[in-house]
Amino acid sequence: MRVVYSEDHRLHFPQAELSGGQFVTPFERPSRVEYVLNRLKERQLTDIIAPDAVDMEPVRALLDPGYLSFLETAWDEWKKEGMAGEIIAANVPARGMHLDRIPTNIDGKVGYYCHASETAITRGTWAAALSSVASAQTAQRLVAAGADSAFALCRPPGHHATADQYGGYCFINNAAVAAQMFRTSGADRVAILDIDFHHGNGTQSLFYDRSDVMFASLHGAPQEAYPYYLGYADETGRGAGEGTNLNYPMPFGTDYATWSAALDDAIARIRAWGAEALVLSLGVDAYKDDPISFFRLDSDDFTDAGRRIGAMKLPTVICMEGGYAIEAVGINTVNVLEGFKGA
Ligand code: OKP
Ligand code: ZN
Repeated sequence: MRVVYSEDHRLHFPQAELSGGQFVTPFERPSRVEYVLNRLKERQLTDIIAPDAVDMEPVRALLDPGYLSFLETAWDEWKKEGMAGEIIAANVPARGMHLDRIPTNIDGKVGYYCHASETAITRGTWAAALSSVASAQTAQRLVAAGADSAFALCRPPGHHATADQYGGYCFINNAAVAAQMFRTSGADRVAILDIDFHHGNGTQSLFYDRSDVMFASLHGAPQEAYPYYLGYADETGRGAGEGTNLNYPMPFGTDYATWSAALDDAIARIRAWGAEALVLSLGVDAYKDDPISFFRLDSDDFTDAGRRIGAMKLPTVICMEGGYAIEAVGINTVNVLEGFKGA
């Protein structure tokens, strides 16, 4: 399986994440990619290429233009305003306030375009986010041209990013852009399967009204887990999209028996629906030792999950999302790829 990866991910390296009332070194850090690369090499998976230049057309087709220009200029505006540190949202439009009047002040704009304040923007965030979506795009083009599958080692991740909000370490929804490109390259029905521990609220919201893209997500129940305000089982889609959104929220301590039953159900629903292409949002934070998650998957379980997903035999773009148990991120990610290939 070809791997697409850009060194430019390193341009996004915030010094701080707001966690538990303190600023800590972000869980989502550049070394995550190094662990995946090292493990790929250990397993002789060395077909690794850099992405082509980003194509903004499918990005613009999906995302809000004001949001994109905000991301592009936020750092300069923040510095111009004399802010000393990284961009952290301190204010958000909340219940009872205007949700559709965009402030001109950068501090106000940051809150408007953000749904979670743990995520900092730095000087290189925009460039890194573009390089991440470029990897997803190059992987999609390889698959559209006939490869069975390709792995986009995206960083920063994307599945929490909506049409006009960043948060949860995500800025541009890489998986959603890949799915949109599958639509353009000829697939009538595209499924996005999200096995990251966290609900893919951004991906869900981007396709909630659409009947041509199915979204299925296995995740920690929103009552107990970020992103907290979306991801319930009764969110099934809206209008034309009714029936094409599948959420599998699961409680603290969920083991592989329960998790894989949900995976099998999602796979069966995607098959029955008639998906012609698949985008896998691959987070490996369902791992038992993940520092910010609460499922109990073991490393071997990721191989088995990869096998089940590979058995769908769909043209597949795999996009890296989360996973924070640093050394295990490489092993678990590559286990999914090897299971997928072996299926
Ligand atoms: C991104 B992805 C740590 C809380 C972290 C944000 C989690 C974002 C996860 N104190 N909250 O889905 O892996
Ligand atoms: Zn996650």
